[in-house]
Amino acid sequence: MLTRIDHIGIACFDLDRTVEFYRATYGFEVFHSEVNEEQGVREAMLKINDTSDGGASYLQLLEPTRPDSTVAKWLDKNGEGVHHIAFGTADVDAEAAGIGEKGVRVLYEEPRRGSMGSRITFLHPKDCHGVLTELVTSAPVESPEH
Ligand code: CMX
Ligand code: CO
Repeated sequence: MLTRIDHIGIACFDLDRTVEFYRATYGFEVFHSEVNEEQGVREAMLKINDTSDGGASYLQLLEPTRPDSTVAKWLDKNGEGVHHIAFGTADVDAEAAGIGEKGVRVLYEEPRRGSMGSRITFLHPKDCHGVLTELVTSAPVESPEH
């Protein structure tokens, strides 16, 4: 089951300036930032709200780290803007398999590492009415020691 919007991915040329726009305009703060070399992005996650499944919804601001990355290619073609949406699920493997059986191309054989230790995969935008769609299972929340 897909239980929330996990995040909306927004491609930008300058991450620091874009973070500052979201802070100054809306008051959203950076919850987490990291570089994901495999995906070729430097990213900032801005938490918007918690969700009833125990997860949360974020904006994911993305700046490319190299010119041959998917986000760099997309920015060259489209300029800044919404790059993808991501749905949260407790079981990305099962969701990807089920959606793949419906004839939608799943881009990865096995889910890969996403933000904050999550596991992610993508669905081809041409099979999703023009929307690059990501599926995310968040990393398990570490319970405090008793
Ligand atoms: N949204 C909608 N359509 C898109 C798109 C996007 N983000 N990216 C590409 N497309 C469309 C293009 O417009 C193009 O359409 P036309 O043929 O009609 O012009 C078509 O898809 C092919 O595009 P392309 O520029 O040739 O790009 P590629 O096929 O090389 O790559 C894709 C497209 C989806 C396979 C690639 O972007 C991909 O693997 N994405 C998944 C990984 C990713 O996006 N990582 C960054 C985010 C990381 C994160 O969220 O953590
Ligand atoms: Co994403």
